[in-house]
Amino acid sequence: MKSEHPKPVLLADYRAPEYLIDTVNLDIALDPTKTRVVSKLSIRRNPQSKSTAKAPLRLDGELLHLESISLNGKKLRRPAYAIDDTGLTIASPPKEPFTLEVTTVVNPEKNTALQGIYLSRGVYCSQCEAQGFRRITYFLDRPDVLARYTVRLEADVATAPVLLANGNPVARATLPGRKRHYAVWHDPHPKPSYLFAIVGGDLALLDSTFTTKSGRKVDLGIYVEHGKEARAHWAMDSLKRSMRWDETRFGREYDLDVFNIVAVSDFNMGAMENKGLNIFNDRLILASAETATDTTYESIESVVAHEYFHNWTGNRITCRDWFQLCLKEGLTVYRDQEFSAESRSRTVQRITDVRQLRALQFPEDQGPLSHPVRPDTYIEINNFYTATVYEKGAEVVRMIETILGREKFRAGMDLYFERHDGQAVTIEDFVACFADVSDLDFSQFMRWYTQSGTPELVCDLTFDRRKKAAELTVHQTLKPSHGKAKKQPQFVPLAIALLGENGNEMDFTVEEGKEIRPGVLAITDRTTKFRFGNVTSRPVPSLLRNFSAPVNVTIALSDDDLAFTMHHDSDLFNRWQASNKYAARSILTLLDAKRPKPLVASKAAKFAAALEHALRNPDLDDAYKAELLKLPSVADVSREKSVRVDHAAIFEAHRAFSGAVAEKLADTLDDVYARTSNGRKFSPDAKSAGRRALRNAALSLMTMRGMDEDYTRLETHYRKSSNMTDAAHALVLIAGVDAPARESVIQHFFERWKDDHLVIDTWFSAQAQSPRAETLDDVKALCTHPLFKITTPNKVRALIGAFAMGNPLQFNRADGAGYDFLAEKVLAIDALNPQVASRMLGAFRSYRSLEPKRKNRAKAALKRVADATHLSRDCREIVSRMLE
Ligand code: 0A1
Ligand code: ZN
Repeated sequence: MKSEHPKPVLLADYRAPEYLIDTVNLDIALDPTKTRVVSKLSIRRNPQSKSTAKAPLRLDGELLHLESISLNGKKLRRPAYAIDDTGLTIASPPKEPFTLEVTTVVNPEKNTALQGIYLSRGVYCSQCEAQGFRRITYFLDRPDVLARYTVRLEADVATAPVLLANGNPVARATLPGRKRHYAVWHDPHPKPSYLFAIVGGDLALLDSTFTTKSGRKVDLGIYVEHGKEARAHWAMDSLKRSMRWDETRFGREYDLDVFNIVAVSDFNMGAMENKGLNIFNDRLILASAETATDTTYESIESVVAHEYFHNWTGNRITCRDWFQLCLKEGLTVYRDQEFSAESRSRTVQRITDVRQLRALQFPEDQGPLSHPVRPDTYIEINNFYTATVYEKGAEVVRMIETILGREKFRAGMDLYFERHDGQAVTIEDFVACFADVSDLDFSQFMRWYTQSGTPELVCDLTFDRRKKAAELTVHQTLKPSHGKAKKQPQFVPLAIALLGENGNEMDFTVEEGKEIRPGVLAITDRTTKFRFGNVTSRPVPSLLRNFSAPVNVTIALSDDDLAFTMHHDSDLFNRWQASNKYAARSILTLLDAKRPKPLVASKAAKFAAALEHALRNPDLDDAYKAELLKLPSVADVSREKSVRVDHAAIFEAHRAFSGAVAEKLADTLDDVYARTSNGRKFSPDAKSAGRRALRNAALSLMTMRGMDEDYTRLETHYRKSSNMTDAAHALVLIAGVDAPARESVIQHFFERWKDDHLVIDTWFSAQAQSPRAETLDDVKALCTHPLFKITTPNKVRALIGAFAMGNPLQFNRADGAGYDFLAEKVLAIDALNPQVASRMLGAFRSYRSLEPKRKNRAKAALKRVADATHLSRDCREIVSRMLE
């Protein structure tokens, strides 16, 4: 780890590789401390490379112990080659194709960064994206070098009876002496090194088969810890449904004889799409009614789908360079969102996705870490697996679909698969496919990829009763962000309707301004004007329907207009949107109120009346009603206030308002709670999950009143729960209040689940997220708990991450102790696992919008991180950008 300032990599500097690698033969002998890797590469000059002069061969390599190197069978000696901290150079390789054989040794046991080959609870596994392959052997570790891999894996029979790699199995045998054995795998599909993977361990298998639409039989395997096989059924079911869905919705079939998933306990991210061998954080595979919440079931379904969908969007067609990360990620998130929407309720899925975008991506885009969906510079690529690249990237793909319509969009995707299969391509290549099938000009649209920031649309609607006409003016602004002072207006598809007196959509005509298609306006300039005819009464506008673009819209609407929208809008997303806005706005007005008490009562009464109307509507399903009942969180409300944020004041206003709403809705909430009680057997299906979500949302709101009976109900809810959804929900609520049963419930949960390393994470998080004043002390004490391990990313996220990112009140303590704690922990984690440490620093991303005292304390904590003598490149890049 070096502390100097490493040089940024620039998109503008991209050059095609000077050499290509056609085949890779790896012989990997697994050993906890000395894993030996013999790599045979067939290498040739790239005919496409621009450079003509004799080009040295530079291979990437980090933390490798080099044992030997030979070229075309002849041992190389220095100075024919040279090695340094980041790679190996061969000064003058032959002009003709040649074979390079390199033997290196790595130490899986000491690999706490979890990149390259490492050990997770005794299981050997690998993680290569983005640049982990260079920690296994010397290589052209860049996504535009595609090679065919054959891998021989050898290990002890006793500790690693299961040996897996990418592609199809070719051979396996036990070696003389019967202590060691090997397996050979061959992957016929050329792939970049970041998709390489191996696993060796003593794992249990849940197997099944899938027959593709053209009749190819695929063996499916999910490998998990022994005894956990029964918890893998939901993941298997999700996998099969994903495979079928990709065939019907996108015409994409699977292309190998086997598809394996391995669940490991130590993993930096959620999961990884290695060709034919996905590796997962076990949190996103294992589920049973007793141990997993409905949210976990949903996440498993969507992440299994996400990784599977990468087989076409990412693996068959990959990225030319890491700047194009959104090419695979934004597109694949869009695809998994669509899969979830079709498997569950489309509206609820949209609400969930937009909540997530606003909670994670909007703050990123408004703070010092803002970057375009396709960044043009980075220091450490691992810092760019962000909400902007993933979630905003998905929104950009969704806008293409909105602009083209479902059919044309599919035609563009078909062209993309046909034109680029087997290639490493750019965003320009991707977008060109949609331009080609539609004859539309996407040049202005490309700004979504190159400009950072959330566009603000300030709208104004006027109505002329005499002329039966309305005018909509849309001003678009994009705040400058570092490096880019002036930004160009973006192309925004703005879906709208005008609601008439009876709440129906008016049948208006567009007389001025461009419609992309009925109901979708084209916003193209800094100011875009529209004139609508046949507007027979004062319209209430329904703007940005179904969240048609990742922007912020403001328009003057009264509380009555919002209530009206909540009742009538035929776009259910916008009904929820109106409700959410109504509540957030009410809470914000309390902050500045001179006499908050009477104001709380009147605001809450009006809002509660509107909400009650929706809750009693028999046409709305439970999952949707649950979304309405989840009032905006403290973090949501804080985001509405972009300067001088004081979390303590917002928390108080939030509590007062929610408590008053609960008071007003007492009878309705009682009814909802009683009606949704479930004696039935647990089923993870969307309808049952919706019922539980509604019941738990009602419980949350009722608890906000803070009366004795509410705490009694809460305790009963916990004690009577027959599934983890209800138990965990009650645990989190009870850990957050001073209920008499608090300690005994926390203790009970611990005793019940202390042997389950996944469930116990819920126990850590529940305490870390508590708004009580004692929380920081509790979190500090829990850091020394025997079940907490700083080298396990899931534990770090469950305790330190939940505190820093999921507890706005206590993390943002006025005395700055929350910031100091995080800074200290980040430094400790950084020495072990830079990728995880640097993600934790993300909790500071909005510090500049805090009120001055908090802002200064957060800044001081960041400076302390910046001043540390040993800081990884990952953390160095993030703190520098924050303090810029
Ligand atoms: N490509 C994966 C995400 C991923 C990225 C980096 C990793 O390094 C530890 C791991 C996984 C996905 O999109 O799911
Ligand atoms: Zn992905």
